[in-house]
Amino acid sequence: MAIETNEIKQQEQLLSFTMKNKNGAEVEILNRGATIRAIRVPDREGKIENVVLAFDAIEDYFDNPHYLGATVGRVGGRIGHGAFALDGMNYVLEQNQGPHHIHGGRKGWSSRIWEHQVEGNRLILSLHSPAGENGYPGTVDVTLTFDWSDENVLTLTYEAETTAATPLSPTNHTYFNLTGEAKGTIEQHLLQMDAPCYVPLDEEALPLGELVRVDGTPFDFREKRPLHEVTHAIDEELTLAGNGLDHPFLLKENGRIVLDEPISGRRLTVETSQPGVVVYTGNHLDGDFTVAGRKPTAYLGICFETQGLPDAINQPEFPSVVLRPGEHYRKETLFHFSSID
Ligand code: G6D
Repeated sequence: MAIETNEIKQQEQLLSFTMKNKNGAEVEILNRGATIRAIRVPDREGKIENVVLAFDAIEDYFDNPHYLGATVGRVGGRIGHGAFALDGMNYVLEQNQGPHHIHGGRKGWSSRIWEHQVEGNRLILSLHSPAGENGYPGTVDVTLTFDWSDENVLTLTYEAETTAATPLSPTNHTYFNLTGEAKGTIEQHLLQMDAPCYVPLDEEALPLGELVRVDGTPFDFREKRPLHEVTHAIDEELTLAGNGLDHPFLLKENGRIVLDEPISGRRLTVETSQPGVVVYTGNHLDGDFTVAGRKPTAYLGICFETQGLPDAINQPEFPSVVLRPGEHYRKETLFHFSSID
């Protein structure tokens, strides 16, 4: 396997990297925002199709308010009021979504051109985040390594160091749709998740700060369930989030997420060393762009944003997201594509 590098738009230094394995399945990454533009894997008949949402027009990656495929940071998710205290210092970040800070700010990591290094069939993207970038303390140097195996496993490995204590919880915001080329919505997909707790949200999608058992709630996916049960629910918490999931979950140790699409026979299994994941069913997808020739609609894709937990820097009950000088940050997330049968 080798990595093909293409210069898409010289002026904006936009490059794409395509990794193809021995079965012809491939992954395409952009250096802007360390963005996953395609994951092309077979269905049960062997037909290879893209199972992630991608803009038809490459220019749309220069203004990507739904973060299609993008890596977000320094902190994925919301930070309440864009404010936090750390080691006795108060910090104020950009409030780029209502009164809150989301996904690292308008000029966060999803909008940056990452440096690239190709090592055989491994793509290493790196970014220098200077102290004060979008209001964050300390200089962070981060690498995100993409490995694509002959078994159709895409591994994202995040590594970082900092010169001063800072919150750090990057994630990737790819929307998955296993029908292939966004032929349908994700409402007939089946989800199973080893997540005993979820985080209730307020009306601004900010965590309320408690970890609640999923037992007896619409958030219990420990047994496999179709997603239409949450996209057309009458539950108040789901309605508040825009008629679907937009919620953080705490994963069981070595927990797994399994997403099945019965018609194509495709399966996605997600494993991560992160403690949490935000599952977002694309409730707010809309806009003047096309994906595989179709206009965006709610539920056209589902995100598994593996991470600490949103607003963890302000929530003592949540696992810490603070990285300190001398510590080496390392988190992995694996996306394994296989067949249900
Ligand atoms: C909406 O609330 C959702 C977020 O979770 C998502 O990341 C964003 O759209 C793209 O703000």
